[in-house]
Amino acid sequence: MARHLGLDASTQSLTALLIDVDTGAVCANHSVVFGERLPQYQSPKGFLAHEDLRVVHSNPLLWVEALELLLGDLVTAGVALGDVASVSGAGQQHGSVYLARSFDDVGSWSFDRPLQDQVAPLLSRRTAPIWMDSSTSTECAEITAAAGGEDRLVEVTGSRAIERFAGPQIRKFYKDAPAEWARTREIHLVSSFMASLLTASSVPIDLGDAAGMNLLDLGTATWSPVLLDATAPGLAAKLRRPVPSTTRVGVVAAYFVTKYGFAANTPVIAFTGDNPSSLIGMGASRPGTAVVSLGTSDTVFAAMAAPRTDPQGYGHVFGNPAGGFMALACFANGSLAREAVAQRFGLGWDAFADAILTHTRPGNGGNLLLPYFVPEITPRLPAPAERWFGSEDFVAGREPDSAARAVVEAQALNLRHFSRWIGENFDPILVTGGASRNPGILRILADVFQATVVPLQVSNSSALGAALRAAQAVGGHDWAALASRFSAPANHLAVAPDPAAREVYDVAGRVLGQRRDEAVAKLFVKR
Ligand code: XUL
Repeated sequence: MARHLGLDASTQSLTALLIDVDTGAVCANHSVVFGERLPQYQSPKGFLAHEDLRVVHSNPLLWVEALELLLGDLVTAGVALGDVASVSGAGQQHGSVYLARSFDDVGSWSFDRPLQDQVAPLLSRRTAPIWMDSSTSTECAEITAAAGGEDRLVEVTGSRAIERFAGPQIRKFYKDAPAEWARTREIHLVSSFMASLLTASSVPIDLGDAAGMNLLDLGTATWSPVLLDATAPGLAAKLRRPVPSTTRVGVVAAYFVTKYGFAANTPVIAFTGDNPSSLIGMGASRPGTAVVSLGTSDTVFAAMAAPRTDPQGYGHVFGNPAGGFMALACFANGSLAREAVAQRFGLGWDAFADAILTHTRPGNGGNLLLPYFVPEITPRLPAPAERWFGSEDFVAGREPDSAARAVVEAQALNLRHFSRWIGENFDPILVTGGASRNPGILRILADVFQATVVPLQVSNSSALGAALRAAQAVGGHDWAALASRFSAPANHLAVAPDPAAREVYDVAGRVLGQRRDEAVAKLFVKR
């Protein structure tokens, strides 16, 4: 059997992508969008509203129900899941799920009650803090102090203490809810939670995603005893030892075999984070290729020959599922900021591209937007800081075309500025994510980075990466051979840079940098 299934549990949707390694075909690519299909969870964008904008949680039961809907949709669409030779997956990074009982104590799912009703009593915490949460500055400071300072923490984990990372989130839970903490037996990331659901067993966290917790010692590839202690008492017993991303962690549970027609004993390969998975899906698992991913979050990442850290302290080192490490910088104001502008000005995505390509010019006539519609990660802004600078009409919101260009120019300039530590002059740059098909957005990225930007044929690189990892783990395929089959660039959509824009964006980058520094100085809460 040559078919392999990749799942991607992202912030706003759950996707399945089925590949056939013999024919090189993508046989199915289907998503369940949470806001559309599961409105009862009151999470139109995949997370729950909270009066404190720094607190961003999701209901794990939403992901459980979405898995059922997704598999049901595949069967309805005629996809023969019995032909699937192996499954792997990816999840939004950093989100943590807390269980009062181990999945291993459950062992199997029953047909008596809906699956979400079987998972609900397992949870020791009703909601899961996700990567958009920025409420743990105090815990970050405590962990940093207990770990022997920021430099030491960066040396061990590849990142300084980061609000959204699972370690500080775990510490906050332990401090705020001691009784629930005491009841907690097992902690998962979204990735290992989804794998555990699928296997009805407790699946360990993989090394790719584990590196986003402020708990993993990158040198020894296991939890750091110092950081476990610095985070919460008894934590070691609640985490299984992390495993390489290529590990076979179980088989598809009997429940899914019976209900959706998987073959008995279909192997499940460790799930990883969406960005590490995307690195594989983009065919970028070897150093030398940079990827810009335009999703709910925007990220820029690349494989690294040896771990190297960001001197500004914003970037991270995660595990590369193909072995070694990857560098990454993450921006919370990705599609949420683009959508905010599109909605406010009533622009569809075609109009958005038109505004950029035909109605405005690089540099936007000096009109500039600080695109912080939600609290930002890079740089750290604890509150939204949406600021408009330029002509009277632009500032007053009477320039829709200029607004479209402004949000994308600022995002691209920020991506460039905060990714310099990863390595200069990547060319071409591969792009993925929903917005990577928008020619206006590609034009600005090419001009700002002064590099050719190329999307892939397949747009969900994270789910594709999961399918490729599933194939590699059971078939022993070569990563490069898989990439040449499935991660082909869509060269007809490539955009080359306009050299005349170089200087314009050097100036715009400096002006934006000043405005950004002012906002950071005003809003930054010292730890
Ligand atoms: C990466 C990050 C986000 C999430 C959501 O560090 O926080 O990209 O993985 O996709």
